[in-house]
Amino acid sequence: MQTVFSETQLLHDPPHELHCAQIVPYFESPMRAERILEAISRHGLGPIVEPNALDPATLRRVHSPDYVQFMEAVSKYVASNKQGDAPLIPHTWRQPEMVSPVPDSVFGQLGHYAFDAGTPITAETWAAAAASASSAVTAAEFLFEQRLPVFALCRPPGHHAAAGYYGGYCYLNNAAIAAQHLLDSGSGPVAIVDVDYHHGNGTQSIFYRRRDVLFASLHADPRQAYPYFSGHPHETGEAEGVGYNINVPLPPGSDWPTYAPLLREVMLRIREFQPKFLIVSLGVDTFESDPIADFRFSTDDFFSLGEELAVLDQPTMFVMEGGYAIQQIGDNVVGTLKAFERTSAL
Ligand code: SP5
Ligand code: ZN
Repeated sequence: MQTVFSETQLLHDPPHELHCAQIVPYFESPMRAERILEAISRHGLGPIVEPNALDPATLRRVHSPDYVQFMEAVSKYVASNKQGDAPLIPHTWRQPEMVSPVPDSVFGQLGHYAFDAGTPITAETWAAAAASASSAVTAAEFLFEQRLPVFALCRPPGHHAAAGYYGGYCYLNNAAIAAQHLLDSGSGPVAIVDVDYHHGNGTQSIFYRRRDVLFASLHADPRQAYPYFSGHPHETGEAEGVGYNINVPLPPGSDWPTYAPLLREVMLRIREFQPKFLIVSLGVDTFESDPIADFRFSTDDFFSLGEELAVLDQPTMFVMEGGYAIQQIGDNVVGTLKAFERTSAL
């Protein structure tokens, strides 16, 4: 399987994050991508190619123009900040009754465009996020032309980012941008299945009122787990999109035997939708020793995951999302991809 990745994606490297009321080293570190690259060559997954240059219009098919402009401008602001190059983290948010326009203050803007305090913006965030999105777009182009499986090694990840807000280590929604690019190329309907531990609230939000993209997510129950305010089963879509959003929350501590039958059911729903392409938002933070999550997948369970994702027999691309157990992230990701490839070739 071919991988798309750019070294520019490594530039985003915030030193710290706010985690459970403490300042800790940033979990979503560039080392994640390095460990995945290392496993790709060790297991001989296939070639690693650079993304093509990104047309900014492709981003704006998913993200609002003011949001894209903000993200680029804030990275520049950090680069030229006389107070130093510390990453920016918002400290003030709106409640729904607060309806003032977007403030001029950069801190006000951070509160307007962010939904959490765990997603710092550095001087390099914009460059890295745009490169990550380019990897997804290039993978989508390869998928559309070759109809062969492909892996977008996206980092920073994307599934928590919506059209006009960021959070959860995500700035641009790589999977959504890839889906929209497939549609704009004339693909016909696209399905996204999100197997990250966390609910893909951004992807849900982007396609919530549409029926050309089916979004299905299996994740930790938002009553107990981040992102808390999205991911319940009754969130099934709106307007034209009713019935085209599927949420399957699982209890804390869920293991593969609990997960597998629910995933099988989701894959059947996706098959009924008859997508022309499948995008997998691949998070491996379902792993038993993930430092910020509590599911119990073993490394072998990721082979089973890859096999289950292969049942549709449709051209499929994988987009990297979460997974923070640095030691095993490479084996878990490449294990999923290799098992998928073996199974779909049958
Ligand atoms: C892409 C992705 O996986 N983003 C995840 C972002 C999660 N950030 C907030 C995590 C807060 C979790 N607190 C859990 C307490 C466990 N000790
Ligand atoms: Zn996650």
